[in-house]
Amino acid sequence: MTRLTAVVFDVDGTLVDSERDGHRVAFNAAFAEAGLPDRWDVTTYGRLLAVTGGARRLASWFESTGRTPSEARRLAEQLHARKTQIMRELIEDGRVQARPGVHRLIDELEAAAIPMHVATTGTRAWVEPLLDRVFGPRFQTVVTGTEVPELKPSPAAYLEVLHRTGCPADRTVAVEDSGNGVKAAVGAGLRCVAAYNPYTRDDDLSGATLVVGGLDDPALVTWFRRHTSS
Ligand code: XBP
Ligand code: MG
Repeated sequence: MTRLTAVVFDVDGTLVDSERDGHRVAFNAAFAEAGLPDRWDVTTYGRLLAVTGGARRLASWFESTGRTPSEARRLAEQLHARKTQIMRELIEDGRVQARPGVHRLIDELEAAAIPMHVATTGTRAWVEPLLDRVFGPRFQTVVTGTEVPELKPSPAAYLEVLHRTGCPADRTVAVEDSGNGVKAAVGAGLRCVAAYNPYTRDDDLSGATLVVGGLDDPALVTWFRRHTSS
């Protein structure tokens, strides 16, 4: 591969450790506030991550716990709106942090003048404040699940980034953490570097060019240096 033209980052589980102590906590607080008995423990939430998108995850949960499809949809919509507000509060409180190694990687990419973008299935209302707070203005194009409702593993968010930026797919690399994310990136024609986390370590990441256990893994650091040097 020749020198990279751009790097596109996933957010949840990749740039930040957001699922277990961020989204999960926000979903549970929304359940409690609404007077619902539902709660997602750490293990249950890991299983539910197979369904991307918080609103879809809620709807699928409510159906699986005996609500009718229309009641499940209604509850999901109501709960997801409140969960999004609570997630914003957790972000303001500094409860969602970058994964180890992320700051160094983006510093190196910036120093090498490689444009960085974001493709996430998360909701813009919390994605924007999170990126501002934790990273500052590093990402040029940010595509979220709010504008692209066809969620990963659909390649739609990555295709939208390519469309908006004009980056050639074969010189653009995605950084992902999950099986659904790798499928989305590869489906859009990008290469993908996968850095799994405790929730995704057993996912099928076989479509990735490189699989590592963290963004601070020396193999990942070396891979990016090799593909960004002129
Ligand atoms: C992340 C998601 C998101 C978050 C919750 O997947 O599926 O839905 O879990 O955020 P990926 P919202 O990392 O593959 O983008 O509640 O805003 O959907
Ligand atoms: Mg992810």
